Amino acid sequence: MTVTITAFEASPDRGRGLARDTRVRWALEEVGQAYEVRLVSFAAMKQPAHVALNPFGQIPTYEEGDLALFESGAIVFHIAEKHKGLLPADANARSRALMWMFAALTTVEQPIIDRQNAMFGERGKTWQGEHMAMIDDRIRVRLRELSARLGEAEWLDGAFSAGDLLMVHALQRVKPSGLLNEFPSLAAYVARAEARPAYQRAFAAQLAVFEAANKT
Ligand code: GTB
Repeated sequence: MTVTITAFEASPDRGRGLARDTRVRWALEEVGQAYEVRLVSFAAMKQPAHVALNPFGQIPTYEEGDLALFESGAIVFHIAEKHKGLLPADANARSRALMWMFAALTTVEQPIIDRQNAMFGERGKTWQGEHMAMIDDRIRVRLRELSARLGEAEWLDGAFSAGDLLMVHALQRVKPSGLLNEFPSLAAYVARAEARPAYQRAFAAQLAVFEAANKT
């Protein structure tokens, strides 16, 4: 059955793979599921046709036959449930992988999103610097805790899982700030994940969209 996802027609990240379609592309690549992409503009995302797929008017969405999903975490979970490779077979290990998926999307990603919101949304405000310093400290706490748990391990809990995929994609967003490099084991964890062939294919596919739109 054809799988179709949506992605930005013109991603504000300029092809750096930070928009959330990349995590969905990556999951599809990890399990070897072919997919098609429908590119949408910011205006189209707010139109009824797209809002019927995602009530919040955002990307990514996922369509497969009668099934339509939004929320990148739910989409990655669906892919991981349907195919082998992203969730362990053992019931307890599977629950722990799910736990890491939630940890990535809530405990770790949230302060990282707060940082981006403060950086862009509070530009020119007198309190921006102070607020961002506070958020940076909150991010540091999380990164320190995550780094302590990861230790010298390759992945968060045994084999690479959907938990690692979402965690790495959340951590990539904090890379430009320099905060990730304060934690060398986490920077190495992200680099290890980025070296995976499936990630490379997903990254190249989203970059190709940006490059095609910016050809002179
Ligand atoms: N919780 C939802 C999910 O996980 O799917 C959040 C989806 C979401 O935030 N989508 C964003 C979107 O559609 C794109 S990914 N925004 C348009 C809108 O809300 O109108 C978030 C994103 C955007 C830009 C960058 N960047 O430039 O670096 C990174 C991530």
